[in-house]
Amino acid sequence: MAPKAMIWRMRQGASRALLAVLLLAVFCLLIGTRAAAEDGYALWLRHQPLAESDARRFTADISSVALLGAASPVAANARDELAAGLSRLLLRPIGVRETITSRAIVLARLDMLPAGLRDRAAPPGSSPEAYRISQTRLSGQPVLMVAARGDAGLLYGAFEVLRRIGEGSARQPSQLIGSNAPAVSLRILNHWDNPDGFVERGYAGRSIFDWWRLPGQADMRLTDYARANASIGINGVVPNNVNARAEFLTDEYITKAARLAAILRPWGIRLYLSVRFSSPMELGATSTADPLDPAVRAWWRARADALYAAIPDFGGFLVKANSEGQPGPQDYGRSHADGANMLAAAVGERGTIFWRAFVYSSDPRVDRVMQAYDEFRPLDGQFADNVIIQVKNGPLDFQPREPFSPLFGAMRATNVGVELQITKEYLGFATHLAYLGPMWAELFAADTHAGGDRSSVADVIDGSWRASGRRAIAGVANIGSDRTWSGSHLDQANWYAFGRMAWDPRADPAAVARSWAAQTFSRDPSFTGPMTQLMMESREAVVDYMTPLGLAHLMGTGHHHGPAPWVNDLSRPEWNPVYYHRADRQGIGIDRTASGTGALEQYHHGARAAWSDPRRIDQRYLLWFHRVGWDEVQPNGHTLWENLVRHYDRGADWADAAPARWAMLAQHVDAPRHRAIAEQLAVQATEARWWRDASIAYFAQVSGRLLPAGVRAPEFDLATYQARRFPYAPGNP
Ligand code: BDP
Repeated sequence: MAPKAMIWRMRQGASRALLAVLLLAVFCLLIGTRAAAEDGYALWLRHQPLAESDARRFTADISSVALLGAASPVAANARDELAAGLSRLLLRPIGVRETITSRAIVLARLDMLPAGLRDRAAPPGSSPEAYRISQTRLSGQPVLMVAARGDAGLLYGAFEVLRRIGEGSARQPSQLIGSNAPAVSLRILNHWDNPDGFVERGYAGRSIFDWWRLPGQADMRLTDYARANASIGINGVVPNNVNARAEFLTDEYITKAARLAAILRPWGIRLYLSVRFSSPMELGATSTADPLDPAVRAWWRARADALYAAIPDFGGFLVKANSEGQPGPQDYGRSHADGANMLAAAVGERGTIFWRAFVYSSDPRVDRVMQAYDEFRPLDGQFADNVIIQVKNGPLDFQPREPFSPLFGAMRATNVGVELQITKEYLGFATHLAYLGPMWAELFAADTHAGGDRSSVADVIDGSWRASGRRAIAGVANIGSDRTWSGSHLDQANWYAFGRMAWDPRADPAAVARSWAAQTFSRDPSFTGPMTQLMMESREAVVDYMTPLGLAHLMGTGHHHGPAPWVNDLSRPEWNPVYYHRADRQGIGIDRTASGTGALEQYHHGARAAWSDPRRIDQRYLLWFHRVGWDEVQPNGHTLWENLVRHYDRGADWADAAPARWAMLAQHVDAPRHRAIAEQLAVQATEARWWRDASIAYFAQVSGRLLPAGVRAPEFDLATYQARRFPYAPGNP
């Protein structure tokens, strides 16, 4: 070809390509994809377009979205999300049609389907949230159908379609076929947000709930929040702190709450409230808060009625009572059951009472980790049917690692739900990468040995162990006004994993991590592989550099930032880190066997058998249950002291190496987010080293042991670490 003609052709080709790019850009703008939006706000709902060849495999079978029957607000959201999400993923407009055309995706409630089709289309079980995706014919047309008993099922089905395409696990329509049902019916976020906007243990800015402006003004962000929750199956929200204020039960706040509930409702989410047990007294209605007092009971009943008048689908109350200074029934010589049942009667069948089991007294003679069991186990069978005892995962307090709480599998005639902490109060705030999926999987898989062939914590929570009753998983939210929602890009993964694992406690945390990473950053396997691995290792690394071998609660006083294993001067014994390690010249750890505090006796026989012998116990729980001499040789041939130092080193080394591993992934991530995460990981490396150095310096001094040969000495002397102060650490009430 003559050079001129070639140049002309190239120009023509180039301008055609330019035109195509421009058209695509205009299209993307029209459907709302903005390259600039890579600041984390879009979460895992970016719907990053597929490669054209991959998109074509779907567009051959998917041309529009249709909803069968009336468009309730929830069903309309399902339809619109699906259409908008598919349009982005598949790079072409997928419109909403009123009628069923060939190659439509149809959202159909079972009662809208012809009788002959209903059985085949039905998801298993009876949940209105379950759905089945199938290929079938409707009105004579071949369609892909999402069918469910309730509108919520359509919403979750729609989000599954988007997720499966978005994460790359469904590469053609037939791979979407299957059914799904939640294992746990109540999947609830607990926000520890105060009415003035402060978030207790929040590391993501201020509260997203602006009670001052409600009900008149509500930020659009609340809709984005509700939508994100719906996309991962969360169906309940408690917007206010468990350390609750009485004002939430005034008419003024009920009106505010009603506006919030109205924003959440179209996304299948019910609103609950944390309540303060002494509210009737504090609001001047009664002279006591005694749960057996008729005036008190009548007051709660009337407040519940007012709530249901304003919020017909109100979920119920969450209560922290007789815990850390909060008022409760014991103030009147009544039991937790008396208190919970009074509230249960007030809401009746309309709602659920979540009564927290996080209680401990200041009696130094009783091991703190035993107190919840001691108080609640004797009350088994006394709670009303609509009460759920909400138990933290471990018997202490959201530590990097704890054994499961002995209350799981101990309450045979009471509903028991689990409370997880998504916000990482004890795992490095929003600064450290600590993906919590593996921690929760470890909890759910743990065998309570409560009898029967299915007695893992997951079985206890989802009703496989004891069939009757209400089921719940609650998570203390890590959400705030920060642009990333969670205080860091990486902490979004924990919100995501909470939703996915509350829906299915048996979900594989690695698959959940991969799914999140693919949707949040890139579905390229050369990214998701190494990223998933980094995430999966992260929590164990945090355990290693903070609290290895079963240690716990060695964090700085009050704010819980950084190491402070030396603190021993706080007024209550169990507030001091020394209470939790008991290190001296001879050894470290707490004997919790029958010859010690007896905490191990609270577990069923199988667990006791596994944990009672310090030579045979899983090393990860060693110092939780046993006191071990520094020089005792462990099964791996090293002394306890050597092993402890090795763990600290391992954790700090992991954090040191993480930034380079992240740097390798730069090509897959937009520059602003890549840089933000690089900075975060660099801070984590510094803080991990601080944890390691300060802890080793302290334990070396207490034990009088020298550092094992070849081990690097701490950077500073112990006094330097002890002198550090953090008066402005976030989240500390
Ligand atoms: C502790 C937190 C405290 C909470 C408490 C709770 O430090 O802020 O109020 O848990 O769960 O871990 O009630």
